[in-house]
Amino acid sequence: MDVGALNALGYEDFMNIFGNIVEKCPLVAAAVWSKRPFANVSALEAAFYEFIDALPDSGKEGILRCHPDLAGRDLQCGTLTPESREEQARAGLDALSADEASLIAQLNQDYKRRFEFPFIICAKMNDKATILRQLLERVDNDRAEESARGIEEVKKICHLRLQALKLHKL
Ligand code: 2AL
Repeated sequence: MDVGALNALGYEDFMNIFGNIVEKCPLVAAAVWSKRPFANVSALEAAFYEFIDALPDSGKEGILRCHPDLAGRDLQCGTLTPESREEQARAGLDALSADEASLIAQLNQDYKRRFEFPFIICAKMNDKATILRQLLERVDNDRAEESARGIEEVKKICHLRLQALKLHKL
């Protein structure tokens, strides 16, 4: 797809391709569509980040809450989105021992109790050891710090999802 084809995409086709760039938040892609034309794929990516950055804190936390837990119920029940399933598998979270799974479940629960949103990390840039370490460390941060960190991680996830679409030649 060249940049002309990207900019010519109708709303429905655009949503079929980009609707889950932000996990379970199709509203972001729906808003970004209004920002056509894009000079290149970097401008498209920037439009996603600009929309996210302009949200109030409650909106940013809403985006965090739309993400599934790592190694959580959705992974066990097979109800992850295809993108999230691939990311969690890449980090080895689909092959945890029973002890590892219950430790992550406990840490995720502690984190959510403290911050009222889930722990978010770009799984493809980590493995189970770094994820566990970050879960243990980040729970001691304050809420504003963790909200900002979670959004940074969401952007890394978006970046890799866009890259996976192989649009980078645009
Ligand atoms: C996720 C997810 O679904 N994909 C990813 O990289 N991280 N979720 C999470 N809670 O961090």
